[in-house]
Amino acid sequence: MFMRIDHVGIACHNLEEKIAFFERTFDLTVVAREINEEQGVKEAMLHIADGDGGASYIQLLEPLSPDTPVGRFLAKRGEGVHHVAFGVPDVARALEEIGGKGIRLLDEKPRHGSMGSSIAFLHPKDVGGMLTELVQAPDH
Ligand code: CMX
Ligand code: CO
Repeated sequence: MFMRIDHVGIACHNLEEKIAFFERTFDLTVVAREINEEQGVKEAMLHIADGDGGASYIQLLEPLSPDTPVGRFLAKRGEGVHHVAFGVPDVARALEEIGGKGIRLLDEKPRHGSMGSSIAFLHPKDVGGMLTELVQAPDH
């Protein structure tokens, strides 16, 4: 079902500061910046590598307001790893399969993600405490 780790999402208070930190510390490059109103975030994707299953990234996330998933996470836990996203060939199909195993789906159908992708989330309480995202790249 999983082709790669697409990205690790990191919650932060100040996107520009965190981008600068990742650029100077790990020599990474920002390949996309977006505001996703539906997800309540201002975000940047930093490219890590290209593999057989597709590319992988670090996703830096700043909340658009405190009353959003990332805003609530920051208030409760502070900055750090917010979610792990796996690349799948077909998000709708993966949701059907995973939902059939009793895992709570936070999205019943795919939504718009970074760089034209389709995404959906699984409840962290049903995945060992890890907020899990499924990502279908736009060319799939
Ligand atoms: N990782 C692990 N556990 C988490 C979590 C996270 N990121 N966010 C919340 N939780 C836990 C909380 O600690 C809480 O547990 P306890 O009851 O034991 O304290 C429980 O889940 C419920 O959380 P909550 O405080 O009620 O928080 P929310 O109301 O924000 O709901 C969640 C949590 C996961 C349902 C919500 O954040 C969500 O729907 N997320 C999916 C969308 C999203 O995260 N979008 C931003 C990223 C966009 C992108 O990647 O493109
Ligand atoms: Co993400």
